[in-house]
Amino acid sequence: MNSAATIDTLAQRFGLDPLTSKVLVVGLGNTGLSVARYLKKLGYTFAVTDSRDKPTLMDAFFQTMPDTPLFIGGFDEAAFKVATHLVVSPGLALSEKSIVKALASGAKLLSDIDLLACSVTAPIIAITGSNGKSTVTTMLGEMAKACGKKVAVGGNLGTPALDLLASNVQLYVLELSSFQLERTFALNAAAATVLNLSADHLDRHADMAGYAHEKQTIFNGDGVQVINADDPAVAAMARPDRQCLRFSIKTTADFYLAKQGETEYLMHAAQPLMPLAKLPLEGRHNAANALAALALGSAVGLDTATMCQALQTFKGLAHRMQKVGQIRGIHWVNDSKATNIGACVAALQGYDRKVILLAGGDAKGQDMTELLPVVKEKAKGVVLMGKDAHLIKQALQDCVPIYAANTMAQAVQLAASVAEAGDSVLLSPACASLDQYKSYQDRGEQFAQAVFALLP
Ligand code: UMA
Ligand code: ADP
Repeated sequence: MNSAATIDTLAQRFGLDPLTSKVLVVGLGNTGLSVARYLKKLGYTFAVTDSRDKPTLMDAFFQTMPDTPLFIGGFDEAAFKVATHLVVSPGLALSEKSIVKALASGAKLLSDIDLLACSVTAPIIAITGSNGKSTVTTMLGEMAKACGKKVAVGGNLGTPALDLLASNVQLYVLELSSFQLERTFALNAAAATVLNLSADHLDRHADMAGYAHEKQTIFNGDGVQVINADDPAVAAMARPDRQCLRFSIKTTADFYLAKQGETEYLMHAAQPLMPLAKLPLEGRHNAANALAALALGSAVGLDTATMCQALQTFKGLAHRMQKVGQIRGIHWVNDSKATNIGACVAALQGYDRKVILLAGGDAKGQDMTELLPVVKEKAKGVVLMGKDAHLIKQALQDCVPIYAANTMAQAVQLAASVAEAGDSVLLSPACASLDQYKSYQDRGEQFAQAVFALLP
């Protein structure tokens, strides 16, 4: 879409006018910087604010737009007062006082995803869910590339949506978080999915119903709905007037698993597509991810056989069920990205009682008793660490031996002393990492280092 057409669309959709509107970009992280660059390019009047004294991207901001007003070190009331539109970064809660006040006074809320949606003619595929978003987004990006498409992949995954914008892009594949969705109104994805729904981010969303509500807005518009038939909360999101493709690892659906003879296949409408064993990823949940990606790709016309070829060479992402190594017959697996219970449960489900689970961190308000049945059934022992270790200990009611560790090195040593040849030690914390680590990546790397330190 050219600039004039985009400006026209934004005027119709959000009343955004290059001459009279005053946009306030709230938050100067990756999203805020990408929004600022975009608004500058299109000639809108805008300012940026960040409550920190020195946002990390301040230098990059000043280099590219030295004349744009920047308010830092607290939210500037005057800047909010004159704003006609707010573009709020996903890391900022909409309950922030200054934001609430500005919206109540008539300012309009929109997101970087809205700006992208109003700027493109190429189809957008949008992916959300509590778990598997990054895996499915990356998988689908690889599939589209294999099909010869010029594809742009990003969103919550890393590259902010507006930094993907380019005239030669034929397909946008976006991972979207509930925070991004709760401030997005103009997305009309050609195909969209909610992969699954389990408790997460309940420190930011009022309750599960609120979280589920934000997630289902990904289906707003008239595109194809890709629905997980195995998850009742997601299945209930199917809208009667819409084309819907269902995927399942439990029952027959549009994309599903079925046995023919001794071989289990990924299936589409009674057609075997490829043997499940050729998918090079651990865990049944990754079969669900592959089926979801196939459904999304087929919704926008990607060739099924080529998508399956891409699946067979997909290596998976770091810190998601990543094999670290085998030492004295013990398998060490890094699933540090399991920052919620749903991911930890999915990981454990792939094991028998030969797994020692390393868990704990910031529980983000989740009900840890949900871990009890699967730990009881699948784990041989649990090593707990981090801020909310006591909550998990309480929830697990000593159903298996529980050990306490203060550091990752200690946790790994404890696990090594309990594990026997043939066992697996799985770091799948069911919690966020920020109480003890810089990020989930940092946590996973420290785990791997501690494992390597066991080598003779
Ligand atoms: N800020 C304030 N005051 C505050 C809090 C934040 O001014 O009280 C400022 C921060 O200083 C920051 C800015 O707000 O500079 C924006 O914060 P942000 O966290 O939204 O930062 P971004 O760099 O724009 O990153 C966001 C996503 N972050 C979050 O949703 C928390 C990134 O997802 C995403 O990759 C990026 O946009 C591009 O789309 C990260 C994430 O952790 C990976 N997402 C969560 C998750 O996956 O669980 C949802
Ligand atoms: P997200 O981007 O939603 O956080 P990732 O692909 O990064 O998803 O995976 C996050 C965690 O969830 C990892 O621990 C991974 O093993 C697990 N996971 C991946 N796919 C699924 C799924 N379909 N169901 C449950 N857990 C999953």
